[in-house]
Amino acid sequence: MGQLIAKLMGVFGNQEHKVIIVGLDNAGKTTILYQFLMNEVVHTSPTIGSNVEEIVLQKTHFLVWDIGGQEALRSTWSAYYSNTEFVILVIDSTDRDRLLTTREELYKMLAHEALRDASVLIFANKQDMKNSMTTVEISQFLTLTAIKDHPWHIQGCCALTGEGLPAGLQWMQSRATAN
Ligand SMILES: Nc1nc2c(ncn2[C@@H]2O[C@H](COP(=O)(O)OP(=O)(O)OP(=O)(O)O)[C@@H](O)[C@H]2O)c(=O)[nH]1
Ligand SMILES: [Mg+2]
Repeated sequence: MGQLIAKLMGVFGNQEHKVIIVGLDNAGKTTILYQFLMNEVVHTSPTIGSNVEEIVLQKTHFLVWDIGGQEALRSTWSAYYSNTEFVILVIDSTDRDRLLTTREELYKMLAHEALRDASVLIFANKQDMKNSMTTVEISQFLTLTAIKDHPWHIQGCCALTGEGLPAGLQWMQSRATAN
């Protein structure tokens, strides 16, 4: 019955795709969420808990959960995993010191049963900063090409201007309609 309803909703284009935005604190997750939603930069403070918003692109509805990334909050991420179709991993491309921590969090997530069918969009954020790592450097450090069991895509972006965000959203949209 649930499947039938899901199918019918799919036909009418109302199916909602669940997305979670994760990444270390200060990566720019909340800034990205509101840039997606309003095309402007909102003043953010560190997220305690989560924000949730609906984003619609060409009749595809995404329900997007932006989760706090501080160390003490990372253990709560898994509470959001069930039914997640897309994981957006946001990286502060200037944060070389913590890329290893991001890498650990990424592989922990990919091994999680509840995310078995999830696709992963990686935003290499803060590309406006002079000292930022390129998407190639980040891909290599995270050994993304070794990920065979999840569809993934890496996109450079700047949440302040919105550059790169539509391309990332477009990738999600094409995957959402492909399924
Ligand atoms: N230069 C630059 N600064 C950015 C960019 N994106 C976000 N920031 C800044 O980075 C800081 C942190 O942004 P948030 O969006 O609050 O970070 P967050 O990932 O939600 O952090 P938590 O909620 O603590 O997990 C803010 O001061 C943003 O203005 C970017 O593309 N370039
Ligand atoms: Mg936040």
